[in-house]
Amino acid sequence: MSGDLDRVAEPERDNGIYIYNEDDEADITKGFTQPPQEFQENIKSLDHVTLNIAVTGNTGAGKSTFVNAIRGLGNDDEGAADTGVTETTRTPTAYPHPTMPNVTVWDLPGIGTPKFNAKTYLSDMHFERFDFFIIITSERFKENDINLAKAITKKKKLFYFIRSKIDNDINAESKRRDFNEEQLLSKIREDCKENLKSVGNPQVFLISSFNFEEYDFNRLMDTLERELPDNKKHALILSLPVYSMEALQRKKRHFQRMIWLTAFGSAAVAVVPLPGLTVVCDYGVVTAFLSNIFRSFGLEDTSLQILAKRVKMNWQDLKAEITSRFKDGVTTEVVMSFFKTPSVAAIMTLKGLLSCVIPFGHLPAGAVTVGIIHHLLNKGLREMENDTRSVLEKARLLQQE
Ligand SMILES: Nc1nc2c(ncn2[C@@H]2O[C@H](COP(=O)(O)OP(=O)(O)O)[C@@H](O)[C@H]2O)c(=O)[nH]1
Ligand SMILES: [Mg+2]
Repeated sequence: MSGDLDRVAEPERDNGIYIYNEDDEADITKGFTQPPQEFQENIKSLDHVTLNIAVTGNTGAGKSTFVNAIRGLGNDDEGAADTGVTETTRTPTAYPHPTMPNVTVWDLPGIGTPKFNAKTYLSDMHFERFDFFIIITSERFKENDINLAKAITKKKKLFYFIRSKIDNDINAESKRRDFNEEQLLSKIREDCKENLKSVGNPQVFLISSFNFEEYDFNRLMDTLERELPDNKKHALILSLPVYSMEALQRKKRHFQRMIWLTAFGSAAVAVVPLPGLTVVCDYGVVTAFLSNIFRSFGLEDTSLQILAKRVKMNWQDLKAEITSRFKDGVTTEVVMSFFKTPSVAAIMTLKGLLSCVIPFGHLPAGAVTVGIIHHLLNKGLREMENDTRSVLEKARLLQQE
């Protein structure tokens, strides 16, 4: 049997090789000095982290549309928040993510009334439950937006200003003969900055909820990745919609960073595998990791149906693009057959690779298993990345690439 790991000996990453770098060395060294149970607990707890995002601003600013878009939904999809309507509720409405139930986006009542009081508004909204606030406007930021930002700072919570409906500004100005998109965007940015001087020097993100691939949505996500605690960042990145290559790559990078952690966590029962036998590891941990990738990449039926509606295609045609072993989902059976032991030659190669990074040339028990699990998880990630790329291509979302 020619095993998966034979490919480890080949020199190119695209051919399935994982090249070790300095970060890996640090992870590997940590992995062998920390009890595997700790890794397991860390990974398992990550999947139970809740993320609550509050979206607030004036009526008509585009709150509900943003609440939908960040969950990957269009305004007329099932489960979408009502848009273009006068707000009647005075309490926040919770909108769960369509495939990640631990993530909730909250549509808050408008803050445009003259008797608005930021402090009482925050306590009425039970601000403690939110991980961060998005304050949206489609025009200039008003006094109420500014007062709210100040009150949020006092409560030691994070907030981000969004200037919405940028596509409208572009459309309106694009008829002019001297139109220059970059100049228009910097002018809007400068206006917002001037407008928000009294809040310090906050960042403002220019966004169209109808097109997250353009303007500042990715910059907002980069900022959140830097500023949120690790566990919240994990929940956010997993839940983001995948409608572009950039979104897919962000998720891929995140999963790649988690692979050593998962490999050490799942090798808590590590035994050096014998040729012909399945790798001995905690299949619960491994299956959960691969399922997270599947779900987060939007390969589940529910996500494909939402995407199909968005691009006006038949969802089964999109599903047909998923050709990897995971096409029917990530089940324990699929994972176990995927983990059938690779050849001896491959194990020797891995052993060689690992002994380069482990001091004293002494491989602890289980090292090879960890290496194999790492390799296979990486391979699973790449397979699902290819599936997702094919789906996006079919949906004609990658034309500009
Ligand atoms: N062009 C454009 N229209 C938007 C955008 N966001 C919201 N809208 C429109 O603005 C109107 C008000 O949006 P809605 O989300 O209901 O605002 P809310 O009252 O703050 O919840 C609706 O007609 C939306 O379709 C956007 O990014 N671009
Ligand atoms: Mg609304």
